Amino acid sequence: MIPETTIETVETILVDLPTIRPHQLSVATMRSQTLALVRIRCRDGQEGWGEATTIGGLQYGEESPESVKTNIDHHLAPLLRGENADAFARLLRTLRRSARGNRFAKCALETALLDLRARRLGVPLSELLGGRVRDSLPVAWTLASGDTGRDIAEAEAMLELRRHRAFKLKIGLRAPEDDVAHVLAIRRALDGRAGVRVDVNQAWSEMQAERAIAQLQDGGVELIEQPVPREHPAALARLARRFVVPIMADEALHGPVDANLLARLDAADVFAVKIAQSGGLFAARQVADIAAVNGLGLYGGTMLEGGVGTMASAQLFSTFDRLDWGCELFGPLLLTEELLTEPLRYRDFELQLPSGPGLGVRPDPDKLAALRRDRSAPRLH
Ligand code: MUC
Ligand code: MG
Repeated sequence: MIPETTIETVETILVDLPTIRPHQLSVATMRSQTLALVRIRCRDGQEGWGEATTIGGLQYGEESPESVKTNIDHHLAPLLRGENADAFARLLRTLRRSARGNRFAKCALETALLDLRARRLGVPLSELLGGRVRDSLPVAWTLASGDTGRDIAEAEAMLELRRHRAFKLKIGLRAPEDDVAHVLAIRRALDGRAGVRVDVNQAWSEMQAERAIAQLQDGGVELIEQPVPREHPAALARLARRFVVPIMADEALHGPVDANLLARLDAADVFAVKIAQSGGLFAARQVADIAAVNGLGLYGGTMLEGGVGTMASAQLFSTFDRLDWGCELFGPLLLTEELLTEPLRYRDFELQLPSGPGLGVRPDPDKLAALRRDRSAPRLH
């Protein structure tokens, strides 16, 4: 007899959503975000959801929403269909062994398998990842309008709403001296009321970084994220040694092997842990463990996911023994459309985790039907 927990369908659905304002990074200006949502459904109708997002198509990493969909549809879904979803660890091993790379696609599938398994067990997904030590996460906001005055006004509004009191500034597009002036103006405007950090997204050479970080450090900036290209871990290490202000690795961390290398090189003071960039939730856990055993700080990163990917990340970050720098799981707040049946809860500067089983969130079938890229597709049942 075929078990009711047999996987019948694996679907990947692309959804394009406008952002609330242009989001300017050194590598891309985003005016919309594309979610690659994955739904795994079993014979008995039970389903699990996952999500992958990239930034600026192929401008940030090697995968795109379209590559995630194509590679799941053609190569990864056939490895899962007909298999028993309860054996999720074996299925994850099959995915790892049968396909190279494709960290984002694998993360979306892993999330859906874990959501499914946790739902069947009636526990939050965090229970499968070691268990929660916190029910809410301090959450930073990214100021990236490209305009100093507008960024200050945005930060003031967030403080007033009690939604964020740590601000990450995206820099690296303009000349370093212009960026430094922009950052320090915002830092001064928020003095004593909020923390200011910068993310350079690999834009600087080591020499540019040396000069600019010295000024940012003197100006009271609290954290410097990925100032130099991911290919130059030795340069990152020299900067980490030279400055007191903590240096955080982001793009340099494509999973546990990179984490191990960076730790051995003393290349960073803090790791930004991202579930998809790490290759999945368990791989991201390993990245966090490597940080912890080496006494490095931890930060919960984002790829500007929608509600499903944001909650998958939050479920993992809730299990970290320490989360020294909080997280930046604000992705859904950057989008104009709410896709979940119930929006995520942001309160008192923190993202609240739901207590329900699995991810604790679900896309709304009607909203999904209206917003999916292939609108002619049959409505999900
Ligand atoms: C990154 O590089 O950290 C996170 C926040 C944001 O605005 O962009 C991302 C990616
Ligand atoms: Mg970053």
